[in-house]
Amino acid sequence: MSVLLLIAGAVVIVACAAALNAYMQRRKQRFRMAVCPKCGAASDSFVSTNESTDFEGLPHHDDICCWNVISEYSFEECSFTVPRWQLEVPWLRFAGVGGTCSAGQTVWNAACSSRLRPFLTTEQVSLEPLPSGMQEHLQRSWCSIQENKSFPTATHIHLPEPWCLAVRPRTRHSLRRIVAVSDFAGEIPNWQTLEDHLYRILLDKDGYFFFIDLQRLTEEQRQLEVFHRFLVNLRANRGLRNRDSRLSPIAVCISKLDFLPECVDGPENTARADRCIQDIQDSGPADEATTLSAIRRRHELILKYSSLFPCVKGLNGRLQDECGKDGFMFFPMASVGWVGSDLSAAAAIRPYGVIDPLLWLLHASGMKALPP
Ligand SMILES: Nc1nc2c(ncn2[C@@H]2O[C@H](COP(=O)(O)OP(=O)(O)O)[C@@H](O)[C@H]2O)c(=O)[nH]1
Ligand SMILES: [Mg+2]
Ligand SMILES: [Zn+2]
Repeated sequence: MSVLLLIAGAVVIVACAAALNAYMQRRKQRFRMAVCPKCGAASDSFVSTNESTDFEGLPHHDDICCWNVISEYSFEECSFTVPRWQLEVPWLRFAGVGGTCSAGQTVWNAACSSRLRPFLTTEQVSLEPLPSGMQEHLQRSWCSIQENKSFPTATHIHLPEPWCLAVRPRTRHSLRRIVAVSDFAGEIPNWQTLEDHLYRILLDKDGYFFFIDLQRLTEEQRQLEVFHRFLVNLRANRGLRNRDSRLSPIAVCISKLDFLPECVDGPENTARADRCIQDIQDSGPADEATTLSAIRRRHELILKYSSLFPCVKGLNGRLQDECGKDGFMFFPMASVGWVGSDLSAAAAIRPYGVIDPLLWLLHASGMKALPP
């Protein structure tokens, strides 16, 4: 009898220990950075860089660095470095997918990150860019757009360093997050195949900005193919065979809206393009004041004027199937404001709608970032 009791006790203890262990694992998963925001390696590939002290004998920041090898060359390490405390914060990783190789991604990244500086507070959240090399690089690009009226040069085809921001909900009980936004060169989804490691890393993010290129109306079919191929690969990469399971949220950005009247043919379409821009400007609050209903209104306007835009009709049906009705949205933006074809003639550069896709992607990822 006592032996039986002993065995039963042992079984209960082992079961409790296993349950506790599983709970702790789940908690750990949920509450900390699971993978490197740059290369996707498991977060245990991070090691401390904190053995040295600076010249005044003070310890360096307690930084950690990812030593994952990111190409076929063993010396090419990821090297993404962050302060150690950021390991304990849950991360969201977003990236852009360009329909062409010059769809306006880098200009948007520069406009959006600059607009958030030094921090930006909305009704629901506060957003604060974290200092990094990429943040400084985007800052310089933005200064050169504003002051020299010159656009950035083409993005290198390599694994991009993300720029990061801390997002704090304004309600006390919600969870803080860090968001990493990666500016991948448009060539990666346009030219590369599944064997390519950069393309595979791009497929591993938590949410996407699709960038439709307005200036390539004649290349609509090619742009659609890039997006369709990406969606097929995304589904395969996640192992989602069943059509009922939804893909991660997708913000479809039309980033050069100021250019629209010059991209369409004939006086009738030009007048329609002017009306479309006017309707979008009249559609309600945007950027730090934006709301879910204003975002929905602009999405509906893009559908109403879909004949002016490449890819909109094709993507609308496809994304409803892939992401569900609320899992994607069209975002008209003017990354450099309403300047049209001549940036040098612009008196002032005021971005329009550049924060909206970021806030919406946060919202669609489960953070209450938008008021109704
Ligand atoms: N008018 C206008 N042109 C833009 C805008 N954004 C980008 N462009 C043009 O598109 C080109 C490519 O932009 P970029 O952001 O580098 O594209 P990426 O290759 O997708 O990163 C720029 O050099 C500009 O000529 C915009 O908001 N308005
Ligand atoms: Mg670029
Ligand atoms: Zn890494």
